[in-house]
Amino acid sequence: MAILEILEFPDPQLRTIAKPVEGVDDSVRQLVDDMIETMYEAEGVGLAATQVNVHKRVIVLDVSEGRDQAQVFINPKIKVIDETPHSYQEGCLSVPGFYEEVERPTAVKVAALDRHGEQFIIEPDGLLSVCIQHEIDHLNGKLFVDYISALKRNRIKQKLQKEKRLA
Ligand code: QAP
Ligand code: CO
Repeated sequence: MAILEILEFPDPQLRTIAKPVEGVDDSVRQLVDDMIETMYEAEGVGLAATQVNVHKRVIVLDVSEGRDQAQVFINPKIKVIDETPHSYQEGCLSVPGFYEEVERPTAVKVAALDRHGEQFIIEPDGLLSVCIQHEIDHLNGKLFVDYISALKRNRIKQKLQKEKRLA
């Protein structure tokens, strides 16, 4: 297991479109385990491979209270089943310290592969639905700050770049 480095906005690598996983082998399971460890260490609820600069379609998340129910999604496919906009105050491990309201469809259906390469299908709502949509956006090079005003986005960019210079 290993803690991986998390890229921060506006790192251009966060705009990379991730490629489908061809086969769920031990190297993919290693990546999954490292991502889960990295997510827990950073106290996140979700992490996409894009954020650790690995451009494969892999997501891990854990929205449980006990932080002991990690879920793995490989090559996730998403379909909106309830378009009604639902607003949630989102954050992101790649945008540390900033939270903004984002509207997304209320409910989605997701088909993905698990760590054994077996397909499963879920219909999440609530926080899990928000989280999966947020993480799939990462695989497509998209960030939650893309949904807010350019003014707010640029302020966040300036502050994170300033922090980086002082680090
Ligand atoms: C995405 O985000 C998400 O700023 C996952 O200082 C967020 O895990 C989905 C975090 C909200 C749904 C709702 C952010 C940790 C974690 C920070 C995260 C920070 C420390 C963000
Ligand atoms: Co994120």
